[in-house]
Amino acid sequence: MSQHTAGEVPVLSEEVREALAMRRPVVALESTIIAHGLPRPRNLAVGGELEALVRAEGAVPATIAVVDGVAYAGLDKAQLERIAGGEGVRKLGHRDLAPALATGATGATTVSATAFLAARAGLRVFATGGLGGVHREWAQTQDESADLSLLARTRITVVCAGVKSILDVPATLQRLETLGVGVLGYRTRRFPGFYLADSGEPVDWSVDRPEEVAAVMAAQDALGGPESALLVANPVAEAEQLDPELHDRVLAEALAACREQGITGQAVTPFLLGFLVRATGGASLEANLAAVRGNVRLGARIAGAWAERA
Ligand code: PSU
Ligand code: MN
Repeated sequence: MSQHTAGEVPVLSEEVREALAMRRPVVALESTIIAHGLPRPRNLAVGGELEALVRAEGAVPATIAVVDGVAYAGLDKAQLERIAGGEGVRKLGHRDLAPALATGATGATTVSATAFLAARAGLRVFATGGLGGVHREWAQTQDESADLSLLARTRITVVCAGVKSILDVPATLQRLETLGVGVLGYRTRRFPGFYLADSGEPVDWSVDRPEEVAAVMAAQDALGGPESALLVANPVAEAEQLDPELHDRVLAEALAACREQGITGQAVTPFLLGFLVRATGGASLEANLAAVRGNVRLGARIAGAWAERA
């Protein structure tokens, strides 16, 4: 048992603690994308690069993960290396946090666990790649990411490039509507498609500036009611997206391979993302990274606009 379970959750880095105390902008970053969403060794460099992007925009990065049974917001170099190293690093959704803390496990946090820990620490803005959602095989597997239900009851703003295109996007948007999670298109009226700028689905609300996002956040708080999240759907630039034809062809192969190999549960998303990287000769990785970089930059600007209002 870890002796830390009764302590501060998450433990804040000095930099994050100071920024929060001084009401300076902070952006939460997840770690599953580093540990399980990107190939090694590139993933470690990306982890550092995303933090540098946040700093370049004048905000403080708070990468969230669990190391030896302690949840952290703001990792030092050695902790980031542990998470990127892969060996023995578990994938932790929100429901996995209690067993991970109680048993001293080391794990990367998904959107659901990261959003939960970030909100608990008083962070309001979180940037990631693409959310989890309803899988295309839902009728057989009932596989719907815990990201959705957690965001229905967590007051946080999540900047994402939509939901991963490996999912059933219309079904996921329907679930977000049912769960009462707000969605804003950022400079678009189309819901982004993660590797693609446009998923083919519309969004009802669109904003053009970080200050407008902050105004919506303030209105959420003023209204009260269920403590739900706000999604800011920020498309990858068309010049950096994956070729849509290649995307559709390779995704069909990936879904077939997933079925044939009997991949289930938490392994599904990393399997599909990894398959796409190999089958596109790395092109999906570049599109994924372009999307994440854009989200992290925008997240920092929204955190800045939010801090201005405080
Ligand atoms: N976005 C990415 N890469 C990822 C993920 C998101 O660009 O690897 C991760 C997120 O952590 C998300 C998780 O919460 O995939 C969803 O996994 P699942 O479908 O098992 O809930
Ligand atoms: Mn799942």
